[in-house]
Amino acid sequence: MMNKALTEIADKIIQCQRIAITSHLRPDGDSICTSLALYHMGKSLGKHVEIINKDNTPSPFNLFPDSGCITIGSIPPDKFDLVILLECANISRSGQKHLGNYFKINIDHHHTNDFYADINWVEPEAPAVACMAYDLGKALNIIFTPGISNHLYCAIVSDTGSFQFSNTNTRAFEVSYHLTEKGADPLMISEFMFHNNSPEKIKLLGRVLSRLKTFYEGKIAVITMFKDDLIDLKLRKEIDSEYITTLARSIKDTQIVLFFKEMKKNTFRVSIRSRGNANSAQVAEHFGGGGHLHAAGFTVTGNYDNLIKDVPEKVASLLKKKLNNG
Ligand SMILES: [Mn+2]
Repeated sequence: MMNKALTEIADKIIQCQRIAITSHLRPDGDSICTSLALYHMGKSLGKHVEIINKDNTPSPFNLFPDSGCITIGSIPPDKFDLVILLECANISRSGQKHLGNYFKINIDHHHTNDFYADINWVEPEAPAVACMAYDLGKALNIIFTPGISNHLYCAIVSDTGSFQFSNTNTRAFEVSYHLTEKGADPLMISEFMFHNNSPEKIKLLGRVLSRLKTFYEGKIAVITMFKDDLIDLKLRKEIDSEYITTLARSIKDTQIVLFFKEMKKNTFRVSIRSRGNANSAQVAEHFGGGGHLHAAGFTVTGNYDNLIKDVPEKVASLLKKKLNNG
């Protein structure tokens, strides 16, 4: 059975000719690949479609042959009939400033969403927004080309962490099953996603992990990246370093990773990743930051040698009970 919002969205897309697609600031694999899939779906219906994001496309998705279809910048105030926002809890999350007069469609799979658009379709149980786009494609009677199928499959792999995160459910496999039937190529996508690193990224990994310290019987792992690491390796400071965190978090018994990133002398942005009961948001809030249960961040200032001792000790005392209960 098709839900009401989905039917309304399909009808609206059919009626409109000029469609803009945008997603959130610092877009991720799910929002980028789903945007590209929707772009090709719209094109196959004869629509004028543009993807316009405020922030750059991150690696490796910027290596997609059609990542050039993505414009970085602002959606002008009067160029389109319809704007589709992917994974934006509210309009400001898109970074777009001129959406006031537009008919807006909000498609999201996160719990927190302000239902700000003319049509809101929010499904927290969807493993990726790509799975919702798949349903939309079916509602629009789209022919799922290998290109569209690969984009959607790539989005699912990205958002479920290769079918390892807690959002990996039956639907993730079900949609992936159908996408591979339509020509998505899992081997090609995994080569693309995971075997596309530059030597510099791997050298960075070595540097950062060589500074690993563990606290509280290994339940807390701390790693550090200095500005000079990026300068020496000629890497951009916006580099996505999640792959380093993932390795630190893979240490047996580690429940929380504190990743210190030097912003300027004596100022560090600390990103927190945790699992189980260890509450990242609680830690971040203590230090004046914020975030989610398993991903959060905050900024600290001070002498590095002191911070690297004091912050983990404070985290241990904050989470003592939770860390002991696994
Ligand atoms: Mn997503």
